[in-house]
Amino acid sequence: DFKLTAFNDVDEQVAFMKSLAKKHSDFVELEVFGKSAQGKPLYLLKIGYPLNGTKKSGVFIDANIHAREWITSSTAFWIINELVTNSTHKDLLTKVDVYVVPMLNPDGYMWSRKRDRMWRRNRNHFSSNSESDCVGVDLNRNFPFHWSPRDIDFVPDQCHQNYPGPEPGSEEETKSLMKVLKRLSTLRAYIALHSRGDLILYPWGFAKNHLPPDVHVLIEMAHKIRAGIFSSRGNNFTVLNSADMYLAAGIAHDYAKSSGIKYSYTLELTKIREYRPTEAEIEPVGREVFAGILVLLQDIFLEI
Ligand code: 0X9
Ligand code: ZN
Repeated sequence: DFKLTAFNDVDEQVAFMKSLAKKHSDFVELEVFGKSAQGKPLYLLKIGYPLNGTKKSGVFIDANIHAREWITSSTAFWIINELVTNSTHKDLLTKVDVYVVPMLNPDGYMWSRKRDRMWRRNRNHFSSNSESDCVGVDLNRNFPFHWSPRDIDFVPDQCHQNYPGPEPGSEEETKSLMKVLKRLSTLRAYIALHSRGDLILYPWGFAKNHLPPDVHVLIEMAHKIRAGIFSSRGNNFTVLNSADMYLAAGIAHDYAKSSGIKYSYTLELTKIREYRPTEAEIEPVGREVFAGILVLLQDIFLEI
């Protein structure tokens, strides 16, 4: 059974989302928006009062694009649960729709749960005539915006952890996300949840000393989110240009920003245990990240 304070299997997560959408059908909607390499459905949960209101802004959050980063889907579920069960957020949701994809890489996640804890990529086996036996693509290198420029981090080796795929946007998970981001025309913010580092990263990630024209607004908002996170238990996230963490091309928040979503960030959750926080971390991390997200939602609420 699904437990908010445990790491759950994909089928338990899906059952939880279905029960929420059924129980709160007036303001929670569940949609299959795509599929994984192995054909598993990808789910998008929409939370908003009313569900089909007009003149609303949207905030999009996704998690677990990297298989081993279990704390990110648990955090996405923490956010979902807080928004759905705490009625004090109802006012916010009359102007801001929150879209959450808690599990973007279900194949890789289950591989990490059952077989290889440190698995990162998806589970695309490619065609049988492919030269290599290596499985999977780093989905956070596969997006078609400055995809793998050779001078940055082009990794043609199909066995490398950061293999960007055979071509830009080649993967089902990537394509599905691109399609849904294009379709949702009201999005003002995009948050990719990753671990680890306690970082709030802003674009661009593909080149050093290359910043979006409105970077000051992005940095200002990032500091508000940082303060929100800090208010929970005094944990200090660092606001950083993603390229100053390290260069990476074809990443999701660069794609989101390039497609016109103003506040596009990557949050790197937790500092501890090399991608393997224990279940005891789920609640404190969930609480502090929600506090940060709430500041973002309130700010966007006021902008409308
Ligand atoms: O490398 C990534 O995809 C992200 N870090 S992780 O440890 N979760 O894998 C960071 C992506 C942010 N962008 C850049 N650093 N350029
Ligand atoms: Zn990651």
